[in-house]
Amino acid sequence: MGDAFGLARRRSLFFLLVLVVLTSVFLVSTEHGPSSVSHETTPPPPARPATEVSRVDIPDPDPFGPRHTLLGPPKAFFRDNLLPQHKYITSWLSAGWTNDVYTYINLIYLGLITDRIPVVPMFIPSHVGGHVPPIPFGEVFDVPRLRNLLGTSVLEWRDVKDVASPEIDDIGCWNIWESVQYREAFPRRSRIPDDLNLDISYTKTPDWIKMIPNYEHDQHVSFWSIATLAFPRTREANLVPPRPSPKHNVSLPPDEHMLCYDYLYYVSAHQPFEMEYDYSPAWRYVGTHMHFTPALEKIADTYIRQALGVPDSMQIPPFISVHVRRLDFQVWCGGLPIDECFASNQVIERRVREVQDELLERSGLKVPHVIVTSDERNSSWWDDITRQGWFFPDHAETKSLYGDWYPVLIDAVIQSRGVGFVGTDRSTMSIIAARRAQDWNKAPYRLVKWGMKGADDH
Ligand SMILES: Nc1nc2c(ncn2[C@@H]2O[C@H](COP(=O)(O)OP(=O)(O)OP(=O)(O)O)[C@@H](O)[C@H]2O)c(=O)[nH]1
Ligand SMILES: *[C@@H]1O[C@H](CO)[C@@H](O)[C@H](O)[C@H]1NC(C)=O
Ligand SMILES: *[C@@H]1O[C@H](CO)[C@@H](O)[C@H](O)[C@H]1NC(C)=O
Repeated sequence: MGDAFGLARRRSLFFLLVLVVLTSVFLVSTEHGPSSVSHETTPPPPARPATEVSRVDIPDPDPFGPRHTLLGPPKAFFRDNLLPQHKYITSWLSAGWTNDVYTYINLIYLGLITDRIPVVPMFIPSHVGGHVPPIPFGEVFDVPRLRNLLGTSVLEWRDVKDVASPEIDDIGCWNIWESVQYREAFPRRSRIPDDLNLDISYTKTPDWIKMIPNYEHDQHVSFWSIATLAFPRTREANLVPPRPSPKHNVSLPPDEHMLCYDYLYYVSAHQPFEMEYDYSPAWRYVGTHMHFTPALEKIADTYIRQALGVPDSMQIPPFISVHVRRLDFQVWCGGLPIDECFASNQVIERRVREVQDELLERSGLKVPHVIVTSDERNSSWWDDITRQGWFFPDHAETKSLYGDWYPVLIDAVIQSRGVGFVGTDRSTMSIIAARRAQDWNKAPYRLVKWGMKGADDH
């Protein structure tokens, strides 16, 4: 490896460079030159497919999409699709749908602060019914739009691994659950690893990740406590013998290429359950950019029109959306009759009127239309809603038309569309609806208190 070799290499590099320059000059002149010499002697190039033309003329609409951040189409084994120059991060689900949305918001935010590409699994039908198949994240949220708004990549598991692949991937993940609670001596359970055919060997996280040390009534960790484990030094210093995987009995340390944690619902920056606080970084940097897909918005449009009796030829008028969470919230009522525990329509109406007043005062907007969504099934309760002069989406045919996921998805979209919003205190579905309506429509909102007679009297 003497100088002579280096010189020869440099010289050949120089000639290569000259060749490249000359070739491109030639190509440019034949492509755009008004009448190039070779025009008549060589046959015209084959017509280029439209996609290639557009690649030259307009910028890539999805510059952070799978085409740029994965090797190719979904593979039988997920590892075969990861690129060495990127790092990835993933996690699983284990709650009701809105809680699960929070969890994915947390996952994506953790990806931002660790410079890793979040790989988001599907939604699982916890409250929708065990027989219902999971629904892809990208069928609910507009992932290309999210990528563009974030200016960075977000992928779905279906982009990475073939959903029909029978192949089982072994992987090492961090087990947060055993460091934050003292009832279950195993990682947080989730069906998602089975759905994705993953065989996981878990490494328990250090105890110091817990936000309130030794406190059994809370299960939170901070974003940065677990983010430290995404970096080599802290990871290395906290490795303990992993728990063997259930299927292949393999023991693996936490994966460095596809970093994974068992459960990210209980993650905050500063204090437990902070998604409802104005400062929540997970909401401000991620949640607010998670818009529903155009297809879902369009379906919701038809339900709103139908509820308000607005024909296709007319614009949907502004309305106030209301979310009344009932049913299993009764477990918090301590035996109180539900009529005393849950807020009555009169109480809800008081908050609706406040929101109407605020809209009128602030923007001179008169908004008489109110659309109510709820998990309540009692038809006489709905009759009362009608008697109140309020409207609601008719979901009689929704499941048979679109599938079991759609009543709750459509209702979430409707809630987000209000120019004002009234929800149920302590319901994550209401809280996220309030945040969406506030960010997307500048909507004033109220969350109605409940739990005893007069709970919302203030
Ligand atoms: N269609 C429909 N379903 C609802 C509505 N409100 C609640 N649900 C159902 O009840 C579930 C409530 O669970 P989450 O989405 O996690 O929200 P939450 O209100 O915080 O409830 P918990 O998780 O039980 O505390 C939803 O996922 C729906 O399945 C509603 O307005 N419309
Ligand atoms: C799992 O592997 C360990 C170590 O290789 C071995 O001692 C153990 O018997 C295995 N367990 C099962 C259930 O195969
Ligand atoms: C349904 O609601 C009505 C009035 O809102 C109430 O009187 C009735 O007891 C409820 N029925 C059931 C089965 O909960």
